[in-house]
Amino acid sequence: MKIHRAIPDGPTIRGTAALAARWLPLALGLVLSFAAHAAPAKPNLIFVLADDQGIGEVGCYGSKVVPTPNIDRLAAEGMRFTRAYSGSAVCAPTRNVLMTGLHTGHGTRRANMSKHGLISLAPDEITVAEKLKEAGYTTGGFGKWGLGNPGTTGVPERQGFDQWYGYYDQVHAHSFFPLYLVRNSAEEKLAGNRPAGTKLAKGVGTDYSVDLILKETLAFITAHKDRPFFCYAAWTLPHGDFEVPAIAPDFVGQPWSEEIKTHATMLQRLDRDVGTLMKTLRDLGLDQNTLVIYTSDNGAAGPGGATFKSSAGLRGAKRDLREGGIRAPFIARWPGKIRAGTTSDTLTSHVDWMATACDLAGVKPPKTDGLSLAPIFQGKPAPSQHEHLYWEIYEGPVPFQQAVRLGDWKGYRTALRGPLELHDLARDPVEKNNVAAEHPAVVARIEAIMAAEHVRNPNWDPVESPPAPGATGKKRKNK
Ligand SMILES: [Ca+2]
Repeated sequence: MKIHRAIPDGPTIRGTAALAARWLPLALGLVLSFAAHAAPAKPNLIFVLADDQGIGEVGCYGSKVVPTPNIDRLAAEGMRFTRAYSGSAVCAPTRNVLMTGLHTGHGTRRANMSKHGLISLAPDEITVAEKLKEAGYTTGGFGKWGLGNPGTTGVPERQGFDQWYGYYDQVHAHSFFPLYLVRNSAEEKLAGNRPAGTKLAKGVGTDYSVDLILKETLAFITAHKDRPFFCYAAWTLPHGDFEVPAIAPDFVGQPWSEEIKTHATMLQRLDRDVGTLMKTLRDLGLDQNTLVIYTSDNGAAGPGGATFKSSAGLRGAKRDLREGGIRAPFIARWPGKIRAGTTSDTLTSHVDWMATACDLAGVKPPKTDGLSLAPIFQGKPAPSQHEHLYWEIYEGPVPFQQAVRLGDWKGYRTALRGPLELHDLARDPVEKNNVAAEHPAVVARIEAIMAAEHVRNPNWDPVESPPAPGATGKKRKNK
């Protein structure tokens, strides 16, 4: 090798040995550095998705009631996004957005239920797990899937996941002491739990699903520590039912209902599990080359909403395309790549995960509505940023909602030909003052965006026109 020629011929064996001792480590270092340059190690990707955690339930986003020191530490060691959104205002569509990189005007799952029942991912839908497998990643999911029950084309092991442990069905996921959990489509009975009442798959007992799912998450990371892996930690806290093994000592004496104490305990356990995950990464020596994302699938829904200020003062909560339903905590930690303690006001939503993951893994993303956050993580100017974000949903406080964020503007309507409400979020973050009449050009622009982004899907019927004034017809339900 060339480097050896740099070593002069030594006059003595002792001299040669001394020279070798001096040069060999350098040579080895250069070889390793060339190798590293030629093929940079792909980062491990861990995506933690909390379930129904409102942005106001996270300390670094302003929560004061239930401390979240471990999640806050992620932000202190990474980047906290201040204008981040969920893919949808409920579970299944958000997961569809995350997995496919398509927003809810293009995706196949636009509400939890459709007029044709549960909609599973189709065989030809490309998921982020499939793309990461193509890039050489091992893929595992832990927690709630919600995009296809066993026997359908939508099961995770037919959608790019090497393994899945937890719940496939989102109603099954309501129980934290279920009679069974599912591993790669097969039911595994939980011996510590027994049926409770008449509810199917509902139980009471000692096998708390959260602990079992965390254990499997950590086992996957440990087993695959030597190769790039994608760990989708679709954990189920703090979603209801509200069940814990015991109220946490911190909340026992609070003047709250048992349900609120339970909700607080679930938030505390979620934060503790994040701490356990990070400790495992450090113990395995993985935390330098691992990107950890922390976010939540939709706005808050728990009984502590008013006590905890779960929506951080924003309007609405889960199921609502108002800010409280879709504004999400979004934290990215990747030491050495993401500067610690930074914030970003980049407009982003879960729709960006596909493009981001593909960018980091070095594979071309499929057709997506998202953009890669990788340049933002690294403090570089992004080649392009979202001009707008789009959502539609077929459940919630009204049968149909559409929303657009365009810069600081937020447009919202409840029928395709209904009037658009316009809010300037910079001045009116709580969406109280409809300024549509003062900004007809912005209204027209947002209406054009809504018309372009909404592509009809046979499983859901949007509301075409608003009810006539004074009409008292009963509300259409999609669920
Ligand atoms: Ca949810």
